[in-house]
Amino acid sequence: MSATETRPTTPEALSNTEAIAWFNELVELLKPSAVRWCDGSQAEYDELCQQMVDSGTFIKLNQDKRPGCFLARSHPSDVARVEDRTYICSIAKGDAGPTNNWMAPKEMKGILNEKFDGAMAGRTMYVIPFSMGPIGSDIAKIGIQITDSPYVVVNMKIMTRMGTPVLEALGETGEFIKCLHSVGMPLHAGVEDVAWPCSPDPKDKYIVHFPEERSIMSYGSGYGGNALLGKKCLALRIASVMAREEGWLAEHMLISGVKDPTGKTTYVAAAFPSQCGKTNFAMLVPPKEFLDEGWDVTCVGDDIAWIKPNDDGQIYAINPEAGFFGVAPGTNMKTNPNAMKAIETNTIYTNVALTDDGDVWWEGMDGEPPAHAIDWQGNDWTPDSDKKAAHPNSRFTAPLDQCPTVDERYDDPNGVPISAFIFGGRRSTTVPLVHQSFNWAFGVYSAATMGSEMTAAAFGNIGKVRRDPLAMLPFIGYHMGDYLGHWLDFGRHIPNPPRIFNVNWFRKDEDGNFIWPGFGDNMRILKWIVDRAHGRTSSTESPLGWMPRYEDIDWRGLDFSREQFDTLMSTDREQWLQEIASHDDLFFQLYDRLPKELTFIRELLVSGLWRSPEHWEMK
Ligand code: O2Y
Ligand code: MN
Repeated sequence: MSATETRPTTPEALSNTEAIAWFNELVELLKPSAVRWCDGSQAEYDELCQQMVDSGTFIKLNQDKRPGCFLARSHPSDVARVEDRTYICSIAKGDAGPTNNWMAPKEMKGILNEKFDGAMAGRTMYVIPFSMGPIGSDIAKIGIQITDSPYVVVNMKIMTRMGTPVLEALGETGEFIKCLHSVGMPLHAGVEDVAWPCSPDPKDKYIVHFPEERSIMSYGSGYGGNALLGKKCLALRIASVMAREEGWLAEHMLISGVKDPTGKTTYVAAAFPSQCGKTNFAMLVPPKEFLDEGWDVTCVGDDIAWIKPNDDGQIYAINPEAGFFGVAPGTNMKTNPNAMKAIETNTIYTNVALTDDGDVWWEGMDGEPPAHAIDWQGNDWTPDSDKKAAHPNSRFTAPLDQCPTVDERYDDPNGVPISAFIFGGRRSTTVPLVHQSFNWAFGVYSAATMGSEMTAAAFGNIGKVRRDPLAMLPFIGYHMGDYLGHWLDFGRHIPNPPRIFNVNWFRKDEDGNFIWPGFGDNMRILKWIVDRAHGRTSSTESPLGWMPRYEDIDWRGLDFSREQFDTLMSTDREQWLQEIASHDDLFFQLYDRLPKELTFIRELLVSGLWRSPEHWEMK
């Protein structure tokens, strides 16, 4: 479509003057061969899925076993978020801080405008109006994504509220976040299309955020967080900047409802770094004894929470997403039966293995591995193969409301009231199973210093703790020191802020075995947390905060001794002094903008350790 041709038509529902101008500008720049405004309908979704089956991007799975499900295989260079190619292009370098890549906006625009010039040649330019959060909610935000990937369109249909109603809500003057995406493989004359177009050179991928402009430009990748721009780019990096300016929180948190036998639901939000079982916790199935008594856990969201104070003095959270983009390997009927049920139908699988009967398989699925499958790269696979059948970061995209435990208020525009925040990392020593921080500021300190022991050689230093403040390290769109300051400030302005808890499911014994059973048994800790949040149960004071005694936990149905519990809960002064000293690595990095309150809390923690026994145990 050249600039001299007639302008492509825009939908009747579009009246937003800025969106119209932006769209026209991009048609000229991108030079697509066709333009399609997405209406978000099921018919459109079905048509695009069929188109991708015809082009080889999608494989239709066995419809008796997986109705409405498809499999996509990405290019081997395009399998995960690319943090080293992710930029926060704030006007001042200092505003991006030391934990983000930065380039001056003008310089980056110079590079990207060249990349995007003609980037959609031979392709269709899709325009996706979408809402993060229920359309019309005070907490929701609107985005418009322009992309040349039909795979992105159908995934966005699952992950967001998308289509014509969003344009209607936007109106003539409404604000929206500009999200421009191209797979970076224009079909110039003579170039043949492929099943998974992308820019295979890792240095030719750009995931770029312009926080002051509220815009995102992503080039060269068609995968996950790099390409579904509503998720990490908008709902965390850009939203975190908006949240700070507007006095709310955009967090990398699941939201769960804990229903007690009286029928009352208490909502909690929880942040865990990767590989800590976040999705499993979001869909937790309580032990039978709890279920029988009327306890239950419901899912509002598994990854992102937008949290705002309300006039009633409480804070309310929405899940800005409408679907799950979960890791497949390790998901099974034991680890996460609700996820397994949620992904039985209407699911897009990416980079999992294909079985001979047209079903999907991944490492860690229930039952025996298939005798033969096609691996994520399209090659024959048998259990003797030395390669994985599914890529370790293979994914399912599934609608949130297919989760059997979806909370009845998941779509409530007002959100749900949050009574507790939970933070957790993966630590084999030092950090107890659970503790409640003394107050908001202590809680922010513990969240700021949370981290996980490194497992993959990719990070080097296996066993060393990688600090991941609030599990937001790759997702804060501004200076991390300012972000921690915003958290401290947020708590100061709420009359009765949620209580803050810290958990560690991963402590090991001397033989290297996990002490805590985890999974559904995490309900026992969740119950204590909810009771504490309502001031209903007792605890004891430790050097770190408030802790449950053995008798404060509901042990029905689990054989877990007082000694085991004491081992899990003990704190050792020497270990903790080292732990606190190691927080300096993070604090020195943020030094010029680190809130001084955090260094005072640190002093208080050290003096608390010296006032307590050398090896602190439950009494
Ligand atoms: O690798 C990707 O592109 C997906 S990353 C992701 C997806 C869903 C939820 N969380 C994450 C994450 O990296 O935190
Ligand atoms: Mn995540």
